[in-house]
Amino acid sequence: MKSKVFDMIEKERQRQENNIELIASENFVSDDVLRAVGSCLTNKYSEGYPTQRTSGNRGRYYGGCENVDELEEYCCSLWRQVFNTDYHVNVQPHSGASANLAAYMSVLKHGDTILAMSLDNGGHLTHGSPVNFSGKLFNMVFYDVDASGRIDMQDVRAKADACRPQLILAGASAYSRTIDFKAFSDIAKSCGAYFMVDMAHIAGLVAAGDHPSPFGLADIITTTTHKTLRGPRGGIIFCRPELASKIDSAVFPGCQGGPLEHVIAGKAIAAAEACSPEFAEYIHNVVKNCKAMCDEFISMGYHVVTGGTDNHLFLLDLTETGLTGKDVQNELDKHRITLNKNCIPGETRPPQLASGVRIGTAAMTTKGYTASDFVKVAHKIDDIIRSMK
Ligand code: DSN
Repeated sequence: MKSKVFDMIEKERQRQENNIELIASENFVSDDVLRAVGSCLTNKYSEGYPTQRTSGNRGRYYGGCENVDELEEYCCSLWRQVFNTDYHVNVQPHSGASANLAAYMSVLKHGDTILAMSLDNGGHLTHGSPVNFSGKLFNMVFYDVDASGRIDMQDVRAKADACRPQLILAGASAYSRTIDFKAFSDIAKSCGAYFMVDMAHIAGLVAAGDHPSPFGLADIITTTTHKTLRGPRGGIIFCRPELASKIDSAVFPGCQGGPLEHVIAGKAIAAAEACSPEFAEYIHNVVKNCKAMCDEFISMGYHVVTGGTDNHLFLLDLTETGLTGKDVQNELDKHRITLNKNCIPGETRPPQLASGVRIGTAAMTTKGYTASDFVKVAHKIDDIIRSMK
């Protein structure tokens, strides 16, 4: 039975080795991250926080935590270094969704109003989708994008004035343009709302200086560690020091039990890697490659949402081809090109079909692809789409 599991893992290893990976939220971690995540730390229970932590916590609920205490503190200090910040850090969230849940629970009550970006426009499930806890627990109001698909800051201002939200959220899962955190922060201040940023997709770009930083502007910042940050699957929350105890108690005992110390070790390794000049160089290449590939699609006549990209991803609007995102995703799978169907602004199809596909360059840049490799892949995708019509 065990060999069957290892056979499955091997098949997935081969798939990852042989396919062209364009899912914008995926990446390939280093051997050191894999080693840390596969370590004996998986055996350890450590509910609570390191005893020396200053956010008013009562320490750990288990003995034998001296090593994981040291590890968790070190991990937090490394992430502060990555983003050059003195914000408080909590590295325990199991995922981006858990981080967002804890962030909301730290400062909001059931029924409070959140102003955010909808799933169709590029937001995330946890940004208020009616099928998610966020849409069920809170009164969600969504700001719009303009005709080109860019966030409409005038609409953000108008909606904030009208609904007086307790929290304004900036951040997205499928948005290819720079987000104006300063403008969001000004609007949040003017209506007395908390300002939260979910930087999961662009965190690597923020670390490398290729996207403006939300630190100093946002009250709470959440991220995953496995996308452009190229770490293990997991979440992190940063907050202004005065919110530290609210965030810590919302994560544990509010939303989670024992932290995953083996994943925290992987997060620490990823942070150490993200501090290096090589990481910044890598991210500059991700952005350069993304622009090259996106421009090639535009020159072949494709409609790209917002007309281009400033970051690691872009969205192809397939409406004019008559094909659905699902059709294209499935056909590309047969040719070992992996991406995901995605809703586009003004979507008319259900998300299971969708009218677009999302393309990202973080994973294949890790594998060494250059701009000209991505241009070749754009033509390969075009050939496949043409053969489907
Ligand atoms: N589902 C992730 C993505 O693909 O963007 C976000 O959590």
